Amino acid sequence: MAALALPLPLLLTGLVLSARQPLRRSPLCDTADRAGLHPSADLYCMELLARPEVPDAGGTAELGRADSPFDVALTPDGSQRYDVTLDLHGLPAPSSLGAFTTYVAWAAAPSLDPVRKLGVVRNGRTRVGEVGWDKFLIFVTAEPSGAVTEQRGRLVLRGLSPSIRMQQHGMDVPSGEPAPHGTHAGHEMPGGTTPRWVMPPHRPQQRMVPMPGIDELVPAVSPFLPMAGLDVATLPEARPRTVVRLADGDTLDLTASLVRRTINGRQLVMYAYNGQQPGPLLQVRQGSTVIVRFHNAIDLPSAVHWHGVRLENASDGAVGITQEEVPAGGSFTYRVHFRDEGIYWYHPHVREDIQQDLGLTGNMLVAPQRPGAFGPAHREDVLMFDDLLLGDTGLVPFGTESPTHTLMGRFGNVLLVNGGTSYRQQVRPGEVVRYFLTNVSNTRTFHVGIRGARMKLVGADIGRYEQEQWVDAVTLAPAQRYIVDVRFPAPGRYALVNRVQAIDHMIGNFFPEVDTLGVITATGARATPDHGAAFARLRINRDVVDDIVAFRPWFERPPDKELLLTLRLGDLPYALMQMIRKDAAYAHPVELSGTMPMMDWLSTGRDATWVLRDMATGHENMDVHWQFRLGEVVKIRIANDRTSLHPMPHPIHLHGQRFLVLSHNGVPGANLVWKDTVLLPVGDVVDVLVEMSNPGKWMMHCHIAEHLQSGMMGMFEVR
Ligand SMILES: [Cu+2]
Repeated sequence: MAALALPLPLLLTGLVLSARQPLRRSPLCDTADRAGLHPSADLYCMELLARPEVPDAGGTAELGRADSPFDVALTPDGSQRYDVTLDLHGLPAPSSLGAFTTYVAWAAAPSLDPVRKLGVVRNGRTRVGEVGWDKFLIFVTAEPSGAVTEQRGRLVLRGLSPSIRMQQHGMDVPSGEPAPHGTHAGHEMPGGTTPRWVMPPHRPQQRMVPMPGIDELVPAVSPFLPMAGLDVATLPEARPRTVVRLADGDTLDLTASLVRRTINGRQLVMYAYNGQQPGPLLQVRQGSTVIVRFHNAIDLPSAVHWHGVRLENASDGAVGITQEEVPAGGSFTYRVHFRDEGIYWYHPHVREDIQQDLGLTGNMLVAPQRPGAFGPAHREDVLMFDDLLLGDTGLVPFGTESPTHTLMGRFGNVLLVNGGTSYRQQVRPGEVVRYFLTNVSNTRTFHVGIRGARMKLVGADIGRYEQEQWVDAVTLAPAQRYIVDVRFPAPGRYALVNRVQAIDHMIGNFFPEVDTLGVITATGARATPDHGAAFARLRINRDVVDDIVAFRPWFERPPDKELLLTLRLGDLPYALMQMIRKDAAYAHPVELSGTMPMMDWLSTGRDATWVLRDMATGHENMDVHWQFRLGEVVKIRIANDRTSLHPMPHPIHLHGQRFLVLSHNGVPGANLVWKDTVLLPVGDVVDVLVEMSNPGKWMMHCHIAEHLQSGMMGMFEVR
């Protein structure tokens, strides 16, 4: 009876609409009646609008997750890849529009050149394949034949990629009129031996744009540099990493201390473990336990966390949960048990935005117990990727009371491999090298390839994949590790490169950024024995497949826990807030470079709180305190809120356990591997399956150091 009360036109509209509904629901575009966490339709769904001649036609283009073993699917040069499905309705018979027999979909750059045919489409859902451009249009035309190679027919539908909404910043603050500053203006510069703020330098690649209201600001915290006022000449120069082989039961003394580094002509005071940058590479066998006596000789309280290692809870180094901080001059003894094979790393879990960035990082390489776990290689090499933010006179200071760079995280402007700016390696032609890669940067996601050499993905955070696969490059978020086998086929120079598309927010556009991180030279006699044939084969790791099979019954279960990653903004400088508002029109899934050094610098932990929210209870950050039983298998759904004012990708890390990344945006992972850190692009939803295999109180948090320091952590207990 209630329906009859509705006005007739509305009822009719409703009827027409429901008659037009596609039969199958679109996972990315259907926003109505969706309960729980879901991917952002705003970022992963394009609306296709009809020409006036076809008023009943319409549809959407779903920007689905493209197949990739990494958390974000990128082209070799760093553009976002999408697996596109068109969902169309109301298209009339093509012949009703002229001498046409079919509809064809196309993708085009914003300038309409180039144009690429996607394929024949009709009413309903059609998967049309991949688009790997950062900004693009999708359109549908009526054509005389499905075999056409160029668009000649009649335009029917058209849509713009969400990235086209990116806006030019321009300036809202009228010149001559002072912007309201809040607490940020006129921050007092301490004198004497305390450090002064050094502005992050402008990037030479970009246009210099005056930023009224921004240019004279400094972060609303006091600047910190280690041992300010100390004569740098009195410090020992940091030494390169050494390899320390430890047998079961061995003891290592590990001391964090001050060192001198010379990078790009600037003398810097930094930190190091045992005087080395990176810290000593610990080589151990799976199943062994070593004792590490940590001594803190730096000027801040510290502790050591053994990232990814499923060790005893008391040795996890999680300050405030498993131990008190180790004061300057203090010591702490860790028992580190290596249950799993693979590549791991250690770093402080106190003000990692400062300590990790200044050099307190080291790797642990755990050799598998299982013989023949890896394919044959001539050598192994451990590469640690990092970046450092240098101003004209030295390090850009850190925040004393809380971190700077709270929104974006602290992107550096000098990229480092194993602590240095010029990684060099000499190999023989035909040599196969197994690389163990770790990203220890505060916020930068690396996209690393070796030009001219084939790269085979073998493993990730905790051991090997179910099967090996070829990759063009490796996408590593902070704290993630990957293992690749690389063969250098012929004599020559091979560049190790980071290739990304950076975003110029001033003009609202993408631009390519290529950094040569190092050079590998293949020279001399050919490598023997020749591993060419074995390298060409992709192995299936039966032991890993069998291990994971036992968890498959849980894959389709509804999530046990749901987490939302979001942001609360406080009192930011007015001009900064204006820029953030403009950026809010579009957020790229993963921003791969820091292109706004001044803006990024200004936000501190005082004006922004990053939030990890339990959807069932509404509890946030350290109020989240989940309880699990030992042996329980738990499915956690995590969504990265696109609707916050400044969304960012977040690498989420769970301490002490291992998990499988079951899906991104509902698309199941095709090749699984055990992990401890998963990157959530903006607007993304992932399902992870955690094996609660290790008792104790554990942290879960974002591994962007500045996000962690501004709230983004919770905890769980396994009993
Ligand atoms: Cu984060």
